[in-house]
Amino acid sequence: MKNFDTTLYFITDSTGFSEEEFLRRTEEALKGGASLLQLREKDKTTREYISLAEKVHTLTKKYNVPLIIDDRVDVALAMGAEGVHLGQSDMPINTARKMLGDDFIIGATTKTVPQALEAFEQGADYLGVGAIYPTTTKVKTVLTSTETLDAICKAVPIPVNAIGGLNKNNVQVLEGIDIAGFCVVSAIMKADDPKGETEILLTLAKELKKK
Ligand code: TZP
Ligand code: MG
Repeated sequence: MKNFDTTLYFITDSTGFSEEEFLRRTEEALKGGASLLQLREKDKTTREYISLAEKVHTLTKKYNVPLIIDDRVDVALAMGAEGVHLGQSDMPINTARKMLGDDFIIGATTKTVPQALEAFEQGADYLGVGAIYPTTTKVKTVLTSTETLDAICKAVPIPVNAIGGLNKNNVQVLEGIDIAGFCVVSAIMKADDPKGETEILLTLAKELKKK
C-alpha cells in the first residue's frame, strides 16, 4: 500500500562526493529522520543510475523510508523503487500512472495552478513547488512566489511541498501556507553534520505543518 510522508523530503545530489561519502551523507540524513528520499542524478548513465539507486535503496529500506527516483520511470521500475518524480519535460503523469499502477508513488513538479490541477487530475500523489528562493543546486528553474505556492495548496487535495533554496534560516517564509512539508538538497547534502541538520529541519518542518 502507498504510504509516504513528505514532511522533510531530502533530495540527494552526488556532485563532488565520492560514492562512499555520498552514501555516508545519505545514511546520516536517514538517521536524522528524513521522511522521504529522492535520488536525483542528471549526469549518470542508465547503468550507473540503477547501480547507485540499488545501493541507496538498501539504506532507505533499513530506515523504512520510500525511495523516489528523479525523472526516470525505467530506472525506478528496474530497481524496484517505491516512486518516481516527474517534471514538466518528463513522462506525462497519466502515462506513468498507466505504466506503474496505483501503488507506485508519483510526484510532479508544478509551478502554476493550472499545472498543479493537471498533475493532480492525471494521478500525481504529491507536488513539488518552487524554487521559492534561488538555489545553488544545478537545476533549470524559475522562482515561484509564496502567493502561487499558497494558491496551489488551496487548489489541490494532495500533499504540496515547497522547494528551492530552503534552509533552517529561511523556512519561516512558509508559515501560514498549507504545505505538507518542504524539500531540501544542499541544506542537508552539504552540511558539516548532515544528521544534525536533518534533525533541526525536521523539527522546523513539523512546526510549520501545525501552523
Ligand atoms: N527544483 C526546484 S529548486 C530545486 C529543484 C530540484 C533544487 C533545490 O535544491 P536546494 O539545494 O535545496 O536549493
Ligand atoms: Mg525532472
